[in-house]
Amino acid sequence: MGVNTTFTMIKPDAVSAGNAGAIMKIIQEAGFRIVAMKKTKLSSERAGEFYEVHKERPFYADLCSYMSSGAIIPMILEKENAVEDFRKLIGATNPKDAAPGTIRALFAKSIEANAIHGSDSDENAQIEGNFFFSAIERF
Ligand code: IDP
Ligand code: MG
Repeated sequence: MGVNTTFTMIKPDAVSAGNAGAIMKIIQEAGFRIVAMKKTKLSSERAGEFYEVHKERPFYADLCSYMSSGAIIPMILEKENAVEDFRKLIGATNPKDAAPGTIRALFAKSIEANAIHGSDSDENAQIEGNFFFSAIERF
């Protein structure tokens, strides 16, 4: 497995609770390099675009309003086997099922307000990174 990239964002619940610094420390100590990062906010429309694949799901409207309710911190991350290792680091979608020590076990408030996003494939990591960052924002 060579070095590859994944995409993450610290979600509004974790940013507003003041947990962004602690989460970034865990990410860096796990060996991920931050290639791009910013603090920003999504409109409900743009949140809907990001989560387009879930548009038929019953939680879609709530998800769009939650994801646009406050600041987020999107990041592009680099590491060997980044996508899979990052999904392990964040834990299961529902914090009740997240393994002890994972970011969601430590910081998520609920299945919806679950602290952090992680791409589920190399292809989606590219699409999601491009959603937030241009080429000149990556170092
Ligand atoms: P993932 O973030 O672990 O990949 P997905 O199934 O892709 O999980 O769902 C995207 C996001 O939608 C979740 O991170 C969570 O914020 C929200 N979500 C997922 N399932 C539910 C649910 O059953 N109720 C409310 N929100 C949900
Ligand atoms: Mg997902």
